[in-house]
Amino acid sequence: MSEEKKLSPVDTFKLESNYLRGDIPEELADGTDHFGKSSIQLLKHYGMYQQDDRDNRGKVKADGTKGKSYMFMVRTKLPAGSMTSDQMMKELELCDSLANETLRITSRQGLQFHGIQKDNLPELLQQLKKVELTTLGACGDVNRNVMCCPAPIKNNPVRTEMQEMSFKLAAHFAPQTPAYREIFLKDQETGEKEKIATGEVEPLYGVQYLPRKFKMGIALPEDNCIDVYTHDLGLIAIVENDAIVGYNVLVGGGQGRTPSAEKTFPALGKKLAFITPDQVVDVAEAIVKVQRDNGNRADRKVARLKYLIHNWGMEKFKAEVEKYYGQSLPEARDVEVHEFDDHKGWQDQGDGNWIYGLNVENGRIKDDETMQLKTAIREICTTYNPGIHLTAHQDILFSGIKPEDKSALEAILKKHNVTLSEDISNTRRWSMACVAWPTCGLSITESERALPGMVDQLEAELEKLGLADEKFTMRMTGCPNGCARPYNCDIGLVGRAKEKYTVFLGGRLLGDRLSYIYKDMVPADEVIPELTKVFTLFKQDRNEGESFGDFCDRQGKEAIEAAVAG
Ligand code: SRM
Ligand code: SF4
Repeated sequence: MSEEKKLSPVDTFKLESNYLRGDIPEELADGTDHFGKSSIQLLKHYGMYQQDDRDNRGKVKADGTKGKSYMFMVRTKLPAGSMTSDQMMKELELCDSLANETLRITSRQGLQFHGIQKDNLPELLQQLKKVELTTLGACGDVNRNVMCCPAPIKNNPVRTEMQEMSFKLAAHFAPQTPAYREIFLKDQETGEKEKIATGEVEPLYGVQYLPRKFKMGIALPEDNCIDVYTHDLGLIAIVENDAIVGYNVLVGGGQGRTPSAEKTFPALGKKLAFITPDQVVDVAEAIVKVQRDNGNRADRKVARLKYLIHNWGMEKFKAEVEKYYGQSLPEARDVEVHEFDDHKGWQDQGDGNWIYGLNVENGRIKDDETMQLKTAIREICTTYNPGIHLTAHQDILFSGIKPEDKSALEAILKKHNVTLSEDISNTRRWSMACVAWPTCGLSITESERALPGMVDQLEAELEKLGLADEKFTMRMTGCPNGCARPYNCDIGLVGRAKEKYTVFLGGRLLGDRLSYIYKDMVPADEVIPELTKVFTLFKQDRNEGESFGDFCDRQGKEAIEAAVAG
């Protein structure tokens, strides 16, 4: 068997799992607090990650033993970040009763619980099902949450159509295995089990599912709020006379890299074709099938679509997609993204009502002594029953707010010490961090818990420099996997060792340019002093109107280093 044909252990687990069933039912009932190797991988397809509290590693547990304190992260999949107030209330209730009393809005418009005990997993999923929420396909080697601009602007049919397209794609690419229902959603009283269907269970994914995760997102040229170039499959809506005439299809975007493996790299999606709205689902299916049948199943480090395209070249890839689709596809239009709306603050909904976009620092919804965001969201949901829309910047939009309720909604936030989006600095507004320590098993160092302090420091430095009004994106991750998309923003801070970061510069808010490594292994307490030197240079040498990211790109690493040293 050639190297390429050997299956990775994860692919073997999937292949032998009877559509993701494996040993999960038996292990769920075995009385321990964790699952075995194969089940851990299969469970990801159900939106569940086995984790342990890394703050508690090595400490004595309640039962007197030492070892890992196992717990689970569970992710709800929400296409376009869209949910109802009732669904949010249920998530809030469950985070208190079964999780660690917080919810986490993700960088892909999803919502996560942390700290779930193994025995509580079925109860959690059954409760979510009651409000029509699912975690199936939120993780694993399938199409993940489909991203789309979440703003529900009612007099803008374009946004509505894009959001409907994201729901359609999410439904079309959802895993079909009945094992999720059979294992976790069976009727607890009767103990009845749904039978595994006979015939073709997964017509699209097959027995082995995809070689790796797959991500789709839809954006507008004037609003790239979902970072369209970072997706395996990105769609940019082309609008003429207020109607979508089609989409530019981008393929092969992705962020993850492993510094020790040169074969890995972040990549921006490249133009494949222009397609009309009625072609979207079938062309997407052809692209997914090409990846399914040709993606690397031996080495998961290079199994994403971006590597297949890198190895084949775009011409061969396009020819293969056309073969699967059954006809040739026209060239993509000459359209790029040119704006980014974070939808924060008040926005006219277009039907007489309003949307409020609330900044949620790093997506964490919680109550503590300084701020009671969870309580505030509960009160807003029960008082106004707004539509809820999560953004790709880990924030929340409340829609359908009547004009006469605007100041009362603000009063609820203020009463619970939640800072209004209008009152935060640009630095904080445009920053985000991945979860990292203590739950993420892959984190090398802090991110969500480290970024706020760095933002405090940078805010003070920029104030002194008179640069407080600058608009730039700063994103941090606790390892190079790139979950907060740090490789195409103005400032990327990527965990490299304990309390040490790689500083990336030269990307920008639009997300259409990759950044370069400015400095590696920078100790946490030197990150802001290093950045302050570059901002000082920026103030001195920038062109009129030039953004920080554009300046860093124009100058380049060597010139900045020399100027800063001199
Ligand atoms: Fe991610 C793995 C969290 C968006 C690239 N990501 C993980 C895991 C599950 C760790 C693990 O495998 O054990 C993290 C769980 C942490 C925790 O405790 O909650 C995790 N990723 C997240 C979230 C929650 C970050 C956040 O703070 O918001 C995001 C959940 C999104 C969602 O709702 O689906 C999240 N992850 C992303 C993104 C951004 C995006 O998709 O727009 C990326 C970069 C884009 C991409 O995929 O290339 C991303 N996550 C990764 C990777 C690297 C993949 C690669 O191709 O190299 C891993 C590791 C892996 O897959 O092996 C990873
Ligand atoms: Fe974990 Fe790394 Fe993703 Fe951060 S970037 S959540 S540390 S995998």
